[in-house]
Amino acid sequence: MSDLYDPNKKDSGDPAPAGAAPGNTVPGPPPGAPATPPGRPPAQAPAGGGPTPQPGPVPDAVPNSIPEPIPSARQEDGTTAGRIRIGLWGAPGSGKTTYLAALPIAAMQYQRHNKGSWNISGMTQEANTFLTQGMDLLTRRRTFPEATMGVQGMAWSVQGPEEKGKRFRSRRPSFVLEIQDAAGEVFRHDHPQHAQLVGQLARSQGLIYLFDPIGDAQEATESFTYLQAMLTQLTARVRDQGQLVDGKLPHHVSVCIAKFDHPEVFRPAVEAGWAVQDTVGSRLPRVPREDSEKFFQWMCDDFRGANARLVRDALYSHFDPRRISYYATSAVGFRLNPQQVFDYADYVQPVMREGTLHIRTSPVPINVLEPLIDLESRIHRDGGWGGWRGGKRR
Ligand SMILES: Nc1nc2c(ncn2[C@@H]2O[C@H](COP(=O)(O)OP(=O)(O)OP(=O)(O)O)[C@@H](O)[C@H]2O)c(=O)[nH]1
Ligand SMILES: [Mg+2]
Repeated sequence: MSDLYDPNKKDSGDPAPAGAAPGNTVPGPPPGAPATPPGRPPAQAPAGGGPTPQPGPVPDAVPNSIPEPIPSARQEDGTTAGRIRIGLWGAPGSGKTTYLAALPIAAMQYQRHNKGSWNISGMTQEANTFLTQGMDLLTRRRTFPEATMGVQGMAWSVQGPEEKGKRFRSRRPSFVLEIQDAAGEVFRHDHPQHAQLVGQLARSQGLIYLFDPIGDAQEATESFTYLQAMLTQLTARVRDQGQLVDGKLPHHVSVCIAKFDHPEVFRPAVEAGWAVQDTVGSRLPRVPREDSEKFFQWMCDDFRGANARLVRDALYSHFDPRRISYYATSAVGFRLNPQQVFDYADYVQPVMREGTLHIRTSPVPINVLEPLIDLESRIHRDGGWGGWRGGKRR
């Protein structure tokens, strides 16, 4: 992926071609490409390249023709791609880095079940490296990332297929996603980078919250401890900026019930009747979209118990419940049989081998892209990139 040309990439480190005007970064031909496109006269040699015969002026072939934009330029309301800030939130080990690493895989696989495709590429070399390494880790080395240290901010360019709107005219989502991968520890109130992270989340328009039902069972990674500390500070910060809406945080939130593939989550979910199974393709199990909020409530009320109930209450009391949506998510998906079909007799994806957790079959992420693209579409519906904030905090 990193090899793809990214028209927005600023810091590729490549020197500008001789004679290029500042800010004009039109790339030269890729290595190995013919110096001149077929059917075109050779380009004028750069200054200092020796004498060149100067042909006389050639009249315009089509005088007064309408100027044609470059094919990849997608413009909306006269602007270039909008920026959207999404905060990624979750306790240590809840699966944040794995989720981010699975995003480009989910984007590539989107066309398997939907019309059109999504594409994600880095806006900087660092962001591209993250994407490439994440893809390599999950698909080739088939293992999980190391625990994150500190906070890494990234900007990705995200492009989607054309959407036909009912009330709104059709559009093709194209935006710059600013997202951060923070170590879960930074969400603790006494961490030195905590205040910086609170600031980033306060500036975000949307939040992806990974609720980890497995980690939540262990005291050290209890979701509530991390969520509550962060919510208190975030609410105080947003209140001081005068931007609470009816006393609540104004963000759109995607709550992901993470590690849905894990037998300790999946088996009880199946036994309680939450999962349905596709009848075609890989016959993947999933929680229907319309049941996902009830599934989360069940997870908190009946399955995980008192502390998880506090997570649910904290989310409801700090955000507008109409702005929260829910997803049963798995970054690595289920183990599939050699025919690429789900098998309830043998579906566990991660296995321990020589002290390392390995992913058995190439990941088919579940509900990884959806929480992000739904957030973007809700934020867009709210009025675009200024939206509810009236451009104040941009
Ligand atoms: N079964 C299953 N396990 C997962 C999945 N995603 C993550 N894990 C497990 O969770 C562990 C932690 O995942 P990370 O992505 O590193 O979690 P993190 O939230 O980035 O952790 P910190 O950086 O320490 O905060 C992994 O090593 C896996 O064991 C998933 O989709 N399914
Ligand atoms: Mg991490």
